[in-house]
Amino acid sequence: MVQIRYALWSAAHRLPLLLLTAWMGSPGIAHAAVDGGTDPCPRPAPGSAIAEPRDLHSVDGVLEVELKLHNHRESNGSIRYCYLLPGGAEAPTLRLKPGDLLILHLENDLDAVDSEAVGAGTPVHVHGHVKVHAKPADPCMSGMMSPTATNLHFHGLTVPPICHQDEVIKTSVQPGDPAFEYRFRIPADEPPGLYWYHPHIHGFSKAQVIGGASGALVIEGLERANPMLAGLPERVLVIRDQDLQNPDAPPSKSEPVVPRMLIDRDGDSANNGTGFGKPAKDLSVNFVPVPYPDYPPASLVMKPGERQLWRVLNASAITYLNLALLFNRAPQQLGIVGIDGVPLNRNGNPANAIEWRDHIGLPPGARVEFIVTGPPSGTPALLVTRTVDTGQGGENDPNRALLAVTAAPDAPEPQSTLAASPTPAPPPRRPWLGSVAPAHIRKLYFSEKLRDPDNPNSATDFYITVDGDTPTPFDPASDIPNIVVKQGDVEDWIIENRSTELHAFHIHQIHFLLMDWSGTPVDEPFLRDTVNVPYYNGRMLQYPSVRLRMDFRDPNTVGTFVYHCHLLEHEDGGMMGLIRVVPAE
Ligand SMILES: [Cu+2]
Repeated sequence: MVQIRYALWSAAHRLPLLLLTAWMGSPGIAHAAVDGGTDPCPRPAPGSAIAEPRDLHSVDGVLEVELKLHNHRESNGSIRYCYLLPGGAEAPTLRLKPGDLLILHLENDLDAVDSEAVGAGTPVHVHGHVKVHAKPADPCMSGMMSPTATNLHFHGLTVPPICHQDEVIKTSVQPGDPAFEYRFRIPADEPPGLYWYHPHIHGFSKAQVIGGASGALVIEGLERANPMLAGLPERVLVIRDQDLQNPDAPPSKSEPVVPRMLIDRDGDSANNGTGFGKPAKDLSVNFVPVPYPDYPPASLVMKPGERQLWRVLNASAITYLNLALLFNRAPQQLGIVGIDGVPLNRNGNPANAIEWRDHIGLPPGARVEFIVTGPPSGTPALLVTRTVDTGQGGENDPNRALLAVTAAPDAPEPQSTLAASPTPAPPPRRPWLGSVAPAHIRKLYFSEKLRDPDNPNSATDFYITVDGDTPTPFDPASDIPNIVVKQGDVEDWIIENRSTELHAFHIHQIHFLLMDWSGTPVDEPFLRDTVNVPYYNGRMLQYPSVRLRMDFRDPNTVGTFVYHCHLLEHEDGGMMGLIRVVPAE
């Protein structure tokens, strides 16, 4: 058995186990929907049974999709965003095989609903002057970053950072523009697993994502990488965060402590260190909200003892998850087979491709795929997120319920099942990343600064800086890269955290290998595209860091793209940098 230290999964290990006795086995309570009949983005009531997102499969190597991004103001003032198919279905799961062609027509149907509420940023026009109601700009060159602009990022895919593929710095589609076409081929060697799509308009990413603009993308064939999965029913769970439905409510009386209410630098509920109290954001599971303070879980029925593959996406804008499945309050073993779209045997190791864990940490943007066994008949089961210690400067991510699982012999099967007799996947084309010597070593660091150092209530600036450079917020008008690398190279990046809150490092276009976690070597058999960087507590002799082996070998990485914190209010606030990968010759 390969011994692996999963840094992410142990990050919140010492925190208290969730005791959600109030909801154990009790039926979900249905509340009235927030909005009336004409809502084009209907959302289920709390306590509802979760529905699976619509599956769209490629046919003969092609998947063609029409998506419209719509927004809508709720009665509580927050703005809902939804990706709609022509028939009205929301946020479909795009399912493609390696080598398939994706053609996606994106239509921007956003309304200028009160821009102050929509995004914290200021509209930025990169190339040329802002001209309201001007002739439509070339969406490939527009660079317009405004509350009603949008685009798409295909998180985790190694497709080129060029317009109509996976480019987010200049690509900007305006309301009323003709449908914008994304068209690219999934690389033949893209690892099978869970990826996702969401908007990436600098300054406004958080508003759109927290409003619900996100969906899953599955690269099929996980059972070819891991034959132990053959024939398993599978389901996609998308966990999103959203503005609190009951922001003024006191914590539930069933909570063992009543923590002091604190506000962090972003204006969200601050981490109070107890694991309880008001969260920064509510969560939802496949759009079924699980609102503070009572957290009525969404519900799901499974056959007793049935094994399923669950593909879980943390599509939250700012919320960390630490998932556990409890039967009668006892944490169950979850068989992890993939992280961030990469199977656990990506290092070429044919065996030991399942790691059994009783909790799984998942930063915003990250994914995990694991085997679950349904509860026995009559045993109440609950998928929960346990608290995550985000540091004294971080948000409050308390213990809470997500999904009540009930066993029933007549439970319907999920809509998709993995192939029963898969042909084994070919081994990866390139040598395992861990065995390649880095051509360069670079150090970057996350930091935060009060705009007025004498006023703790002043706005905070967020930076990711190459060590030696002056911290500056990301400037979408600048074409000057912070880092230049050569295609074909592998590099080691040390990412330090000089702030007192947890950040989640993400880079577009590539995956990386976590080499060490705060100075401790780790040996992971898979790759990631998003990773926690532990916070500085003000007393440590060194800033905490992670060491990442960055893979620029794929020719698809040539071009200019971004790396950033995946807490989207930090990214929108400037915690992003520009990298250019130049051709090998
Ligand atoms: Cu951050």
